[in-house]
Amino acid sequence: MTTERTLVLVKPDGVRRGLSGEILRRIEAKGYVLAAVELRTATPELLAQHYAEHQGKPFYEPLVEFMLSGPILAVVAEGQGAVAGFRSLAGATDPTAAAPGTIRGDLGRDWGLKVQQNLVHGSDSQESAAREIGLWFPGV
Ligand code: DAT
Ligand code: MG
Repeated sequence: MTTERTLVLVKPDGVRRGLSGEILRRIEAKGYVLAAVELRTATPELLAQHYAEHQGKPFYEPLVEFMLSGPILAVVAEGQGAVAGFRSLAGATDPTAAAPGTIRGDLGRDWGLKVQQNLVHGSDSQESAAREIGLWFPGV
């Protein structure tokens, strides 16, 4: 397995709930290196590119609105197999279904929240990672 970079976003719910440190702790505990970390406020233009694959889906508009609701911690994590590895740390998309031991399974709240409030984003392939890192960290 080769060294990879992946884009992680601590979504507005994670930042608002004070979980940025806990999520970074889990990334570092796994052995990944934090190559870039920046607190960002997204724009509709950035999110349209970031979530281009989801445009037109029923959850797209609420997802974008949620992602604009507060600051996001954007992270580039680096390590062996980091793309699939972080997806595994994050757990299933729906926190209700996410396994214990994962970020979404341990920290996601099952209080009737929407699926988009699932704390983190992680790139789903090396191609997505390269594209997304270019969007969030031009020049890194
Ligand atoms: P993931 O974030 O696990 O890669 P995804 O790329 O399929 O999931 O979807 C992007 C985000 O959109 C996801 O984190 C939460 C939201 N989402 C996905 N499917 C949804 C659904 N059926 N209803 C509401 N929100 C959804
Ligand atoms: Mg995805």
